[in-house]
Amino acid sequence: MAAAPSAQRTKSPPVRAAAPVPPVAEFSKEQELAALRDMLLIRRFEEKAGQMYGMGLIGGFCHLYIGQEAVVVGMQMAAKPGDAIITGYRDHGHMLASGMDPKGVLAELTGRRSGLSKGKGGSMHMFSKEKGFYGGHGIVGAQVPIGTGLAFANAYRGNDNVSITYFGDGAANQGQVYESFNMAELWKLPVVYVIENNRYAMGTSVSRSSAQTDFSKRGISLNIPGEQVDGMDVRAVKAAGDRAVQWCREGNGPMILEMQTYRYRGHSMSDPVKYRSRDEVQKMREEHDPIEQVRTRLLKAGLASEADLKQIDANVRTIIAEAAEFATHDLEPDPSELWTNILK
Ligand SMILES: Cc1ncc(C[n+]2csc(CCOP(=O)(O)OP(=O)(O)O)c2C)c(N)n1
Ligand SMILES: [Mg+2]
Repeated sequence: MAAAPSAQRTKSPPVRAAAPVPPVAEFSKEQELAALRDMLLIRRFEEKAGQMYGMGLIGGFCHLYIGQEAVVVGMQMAAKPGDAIITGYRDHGHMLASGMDPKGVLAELTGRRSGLSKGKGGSMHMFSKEKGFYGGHGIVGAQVPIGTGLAFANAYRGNDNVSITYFGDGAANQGQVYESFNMAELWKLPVVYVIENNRYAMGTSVSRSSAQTDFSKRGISLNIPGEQVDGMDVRAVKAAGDRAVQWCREGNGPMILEMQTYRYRGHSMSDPVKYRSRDEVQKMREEHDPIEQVRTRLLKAGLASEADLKQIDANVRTIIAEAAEFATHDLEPDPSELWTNILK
């Protein structure tokens, strides 16, 4: 095996764990509109997927990302083409944010032949080398060593691409995460570990499962800097993402971003949601919704009218309606495909 890539730490970490959160930079009108449109695309896609699941058009597992949209959209605004993205099973938002076609994603959910995995992978198993999206993984935490490996590949090739490796608060308690952290820091690998702390792992709250609930501190023993971020504010995510990818691109090694976010829906499609109150969910929706925040800012600043915002939503709804139409009428894979594209 070739020697491990290495880089000298060139400066002190941009933000130490538990340091005061830096002020959030304002977005330009164009950035606000782009973020709004991208978050709406994810929200409307997920609402449609939820509906289609209820109609029996989608089988198997399906985990919706509603509420968490600002995380992946803000991070994507900080990324550049060539960067790698990898996540777990709550992955539709990551695919859409990376530019994958909503038609192909939805047709995969309905198990059709034009789906991104030819209708054989489903919700948790889609990939796009072209868009730098490496899945889509159903084993909790398994994407973390793989994402670290993607960073190793980039360091080995000597390019300045970064691996953005997403995982949940529950996954953050997995042993393999810390083995990955160790190697990433040892070899100064360009990986941003984005911990999407949505407060629950299935029905278990962070406070019931985690000895250290400040996830930005999870790398302290290995000298990996971390930052806690308001994951409901797309501007805060983008600003933290900018700092983290710069840190990585300069050869300083990995960085952890804890995104404080929230999922509005159940863990997957069959979740009676008995572990939290309706009030808790309602309060998050009313006071912190990532999409409403952008809408309100645009209106208040006079950068867009109600009519403009309705038009953006209508455009997004058209894209999703067309995707749903396609995903409902595309053919299922031919039976002769049963033994193709699989590990035998
Ligand atoms: C190794 C492994 N253990 C358990 C499971 C079952 N499981 C699926 S999702 C999940 C919770 C993970 O929660 P978190 O990491 O917080 O992600 P979130 O669902 O909140 O996005 C569990 C325990 C699994 N898929 N893989
Ligand atoms: Mg979670």
